[in-house]
Amino acid sequence: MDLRQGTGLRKLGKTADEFQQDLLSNLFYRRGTTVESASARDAYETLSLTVRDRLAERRARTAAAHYASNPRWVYYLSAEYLLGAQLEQNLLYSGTGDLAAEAVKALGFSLEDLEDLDVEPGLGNGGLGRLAACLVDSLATRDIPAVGYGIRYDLGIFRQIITENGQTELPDDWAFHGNPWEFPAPDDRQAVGFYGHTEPIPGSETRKIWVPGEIVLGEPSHMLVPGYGTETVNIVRLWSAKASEASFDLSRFSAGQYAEAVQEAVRAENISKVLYPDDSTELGRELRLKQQYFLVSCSLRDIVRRFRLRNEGWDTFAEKTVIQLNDTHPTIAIPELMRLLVDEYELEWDRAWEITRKTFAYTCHTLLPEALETWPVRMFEKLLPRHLEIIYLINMLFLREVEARFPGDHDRLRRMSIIGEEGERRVRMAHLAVVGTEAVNGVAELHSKLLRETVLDDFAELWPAKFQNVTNGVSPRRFIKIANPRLSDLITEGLGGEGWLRDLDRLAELEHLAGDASFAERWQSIKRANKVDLGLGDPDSLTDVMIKRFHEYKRQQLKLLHVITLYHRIRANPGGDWIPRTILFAGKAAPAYHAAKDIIRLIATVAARIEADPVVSPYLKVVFPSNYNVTLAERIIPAADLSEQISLAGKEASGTGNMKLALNGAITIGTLDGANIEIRARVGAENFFLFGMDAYQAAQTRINGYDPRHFYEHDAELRAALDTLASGIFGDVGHRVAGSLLGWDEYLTLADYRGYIEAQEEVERAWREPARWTRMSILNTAHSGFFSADRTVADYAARIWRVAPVPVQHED
Ligand code: Z16
Repeated sequence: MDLRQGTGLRKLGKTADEFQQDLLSNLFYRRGTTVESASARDAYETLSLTVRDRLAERRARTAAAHYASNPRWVYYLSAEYLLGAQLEQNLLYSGTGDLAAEAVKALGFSLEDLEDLDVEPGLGNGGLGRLAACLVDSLATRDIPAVGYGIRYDLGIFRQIITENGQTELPDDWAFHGNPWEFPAPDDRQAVGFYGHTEPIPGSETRKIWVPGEIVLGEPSHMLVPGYGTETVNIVRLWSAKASEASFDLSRFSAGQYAEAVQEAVRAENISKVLYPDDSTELGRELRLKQQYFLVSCSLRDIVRRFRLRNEGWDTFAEKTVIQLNDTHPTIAIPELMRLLVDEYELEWDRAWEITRKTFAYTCHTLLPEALETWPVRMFEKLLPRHLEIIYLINMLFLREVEARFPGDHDRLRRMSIIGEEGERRVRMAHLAVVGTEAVNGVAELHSKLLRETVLDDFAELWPAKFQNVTNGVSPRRFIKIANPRLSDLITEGLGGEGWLRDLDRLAELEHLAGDASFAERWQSIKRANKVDLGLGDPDSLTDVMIKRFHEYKRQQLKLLHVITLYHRIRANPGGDWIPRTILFAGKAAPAYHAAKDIIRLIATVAARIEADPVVSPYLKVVFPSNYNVTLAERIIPAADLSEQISLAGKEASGTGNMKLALNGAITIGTLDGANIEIRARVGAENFFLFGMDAYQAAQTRINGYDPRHFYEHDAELRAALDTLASGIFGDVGHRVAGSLLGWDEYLTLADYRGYIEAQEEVERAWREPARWTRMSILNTAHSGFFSADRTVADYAARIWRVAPVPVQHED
């Protein structure tokens, strides 16, 4: 099949000459400039377009293959995507890296120069957003027909600057220079209603008319998501809010009231203005709810439109469609689909409910009660009056079902209701998500188990078969091949080919090389070279990294107590045989999360103090690079020796940085939390530094009454560390952090202190035996193949989606 047939389009060439011709043509006709006057940015934009053209052709073939087979589709609904930089990935996935390097040389630039201009779209906060990006990558790699839906925030996750005063935040206008990777599709625009009231329809009990008080337009654009080593190119479709023409008040403008004239338009467009910089904790703001409904309403209409292109009626909708809800953020999709089916398409309630339940699946990413979203009923009523009515009806029918199963159990009804009645009445989005879906999954074995046993126990009792586990995974292309080219080359050489990039279990064959001295030596020198590239500390020091969002449950403060302890030990014995360490922290805190920002500030202050100390600084260096994002992660991870995964057990749903680091040969020091457990089971207990309470012990400790003062009083070293923090040399912030550790610390930090320090001593013993360490490092990589997002997608496909791949033909 040649899609260009009859269009007069020529095939894009595969030779260096042809690539060069296309680049020059794009420079001239699309960028409107010439070789003589091309700036670096001209070259970057032009190269991006030239690479994109190669993928666009594959995209067209993919769409044609999908159209022809009318397959079952996966629609991934996510408020966040952290896609990472696009140029290098798209060069790799289109196989044009070498052609491109040669062609841009002729313009007087190197590929690296141009990659520096490639800004990552920071449309997410952390793990959840990056997971969405890894999953869409693997969906395409596995040839699964899929679309990712999201919001095109004008401003992504804030740009962070670290100084001794802690974190400051600046807006991230990521598309300031334009975004060459994006295709606008204004024809697929949708209208979204908000506010207003509902009116009964005479003669109908369930149908209503919703008369919205405000209409905002959603305009989509999409980014291409190529599969690796296959022809498929899927898309991520992102919605931008746009005011309708009518919202501009021309008469006010003419009267000189300029601000008032655009007021309504500004209000409308604010919906997609900024990503909420909030990770894991609930943010109860009306604008956030508006964003969620905006995403859902636009996406569902688009999904229905696409279904109707190929199908008639509703009988096959749930067969052809599965919609995955990424956390509760898009859960209003459940009442919204009900509204579309019942009010607009006039289906019977029961039939609509059957379709809806079969269509959706829900992934939960947390165990923190404060992270399970709830919305005040009165806010819902004002913003989405029809949806609230539908939720009430869903809830009534649901509670009837519970009552039938557990007659007279009123406390159970209260616990399970979609409406929380304690204090201000609130809509519990997680309950709605469980009730309105066919499958619910957690993101690591422990997490899924704890969901069933704690947060969602009543629901698991009612519907045991609904609950699944799908352990998270990461993209081996981005986080090994692109991030760590040296190691990738060595692996490819060791395994005799690049097949591992699509079948990561093959890394296990590295086991045979772990005992090969020359292989081990090359392994070690690659780690060293990656540290030199990172440029943040002595490449011969133990590079100890803690890179993740700042949150008290993750316990950066425990790591800080370790830093202070090392500081004291070195000061007490300056001539000791100390192992030089570079401790690297990176990550952002939600701007309103003061306790987390205190910890950042304290780390920055302690880092400066150590730097200025001539006794300690030869052995200990604490660095805190600003603005942790995907691009920076790709530089840090390959250089890490030690991976800090020290959350209180039972709090981290999965973690995915832990997987990226293990895959790059860092050894984990960690608790039995999230996916750490599965990492340890695979890499082997002897290749993992374990410490701390498990989730049950932690729960028990809290029940028995956690007494931080007990640990303070019985551990002289811990006492010294806390006293130093509180002494005033680090100012108020030291005082506050020490006070909170000794006060009502939810995360039981002091209880795990001694175990952690001992595990760090074990780290040092291993480090003193370089051959042992290197072997541990190789075995971590060798046995982490399970953590490929390709496996995660295969698990979703088998357990939840029941979808099959649709191969796309090669170009002939
Ligand atoms: C998020 O990034 C996560 C959970 C959540 O409820 C909200 C956000 Cl924005 C994280 C989890 O904290 C992390 O453990 C997990 O690995 C990640 O989601 C992907 O599942």
